[in-house]
Amino acid sequence: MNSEYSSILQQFPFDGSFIKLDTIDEGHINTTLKAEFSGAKYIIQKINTVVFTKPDELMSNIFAATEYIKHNLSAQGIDPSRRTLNFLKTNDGKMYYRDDNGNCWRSYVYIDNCYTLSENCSAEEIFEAARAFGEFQNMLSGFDGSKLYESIENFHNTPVRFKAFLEAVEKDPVGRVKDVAEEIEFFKARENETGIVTGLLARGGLPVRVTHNDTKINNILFDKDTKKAICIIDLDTIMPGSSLYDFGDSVRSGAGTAKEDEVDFEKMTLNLDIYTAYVNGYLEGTAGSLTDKEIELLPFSSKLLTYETGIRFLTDYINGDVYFRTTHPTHNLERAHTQMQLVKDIENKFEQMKEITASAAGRIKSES
Ligand code: ADP
Ligand code: GN1
Ligand code: MG
Repeated sequence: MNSEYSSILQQFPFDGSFIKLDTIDEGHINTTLKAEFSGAKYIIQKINTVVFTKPDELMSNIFAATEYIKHNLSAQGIDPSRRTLNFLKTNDGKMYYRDDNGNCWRSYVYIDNCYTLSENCSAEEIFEAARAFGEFQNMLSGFDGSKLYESIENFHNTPVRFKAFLEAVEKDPVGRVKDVAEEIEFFKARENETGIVTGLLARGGLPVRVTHNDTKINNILFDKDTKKAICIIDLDTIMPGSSLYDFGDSVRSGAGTAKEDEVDFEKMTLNLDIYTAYVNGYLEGTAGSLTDKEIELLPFSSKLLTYETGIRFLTDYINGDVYFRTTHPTHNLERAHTQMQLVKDIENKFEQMKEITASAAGRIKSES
């Protein structure tokens, strides 16, 4: 085994003797390993410190949020062991281990017998995912957001993302701008809509809530036997935000008909049946807590978050792939193309999305 890993295995109070270590390739940000010991299985993760520059603050958020979730679940009579992440402290009581090269490592219990969703999921699975994200948000409503650090500043501030994109275009650090003129125009043409949610949040037109902020569809573990969503993972970006961020990002990642990095990007469309399932699940999970304005903006949030993710992929392509994990030089560009295609399809289906949303909300109101 790599000697980097053998020193890390000494740092946490793992149960039993070491059996094996495997890598998990899912996720664009951290380096994730599965470690099997005779007594239990664990995740060991190298925190991406280019993305999360203050690991002390990050881990303080995660310990605070998971403690809160565990208390909340226990109070409802639910055993929290498979229902949230259970982080280990290091043998000397720290929230993560910093190795001699400055790399930061954390560990938490591996939740066995689970799977994650990817593109083209069933309506039942998406309903379940949406319900789980909605319930998660409701659960966090009692959590004091002022206890949280901003783990990534302006994470869903789309106008700030737009500015960062313009700066990248201006600097053109690796000479890629000449190849992406059409893509740049696509994002510039839609600039006028970037500030709608941030503007409303600033003016009090939308509530600020504690949100997950990275509700990609593979950030939920489903139980293999029951097919139920059991645990929301990837808690690095729990921060004050908007329910629209959580809703929009899940639709972006779960209601599209192609992989996020599908090269044949024209395969990417919005599946309206899946969108419908997502709306129904989210309204059920949030159980009446969304305001009318939030509900009205659910279709728009799907477009906004797809636009925002697209502009982030394109910006990273222009910057030379410094943020998202990539496997080949055009990877971020391919991802930007699928997101652009999805934005266009959402624009085409926007009226239908509004009707679906209004009718689901009306039905739920009349039932309650
Ligand atoms: P990233 O921030 O890079 O997206 P994640 O925290 O989402 O990293 O973890 C990457 C992947 O590892 C997840 O998509 C999931 O497949 C798997 N995973 C993470 N935590 C657990 C866990 N506690 N039990 C089982 N699998 C997990
Ligand atoms: C990243 O970590 P992961 O793969 O779940 C990113 C999200 C993007 C997503 C796009 C901290 O999510 O914001 O929407 O990639 N997470 C971070 O696939 O930047
Ligand atoms: Mg993830």
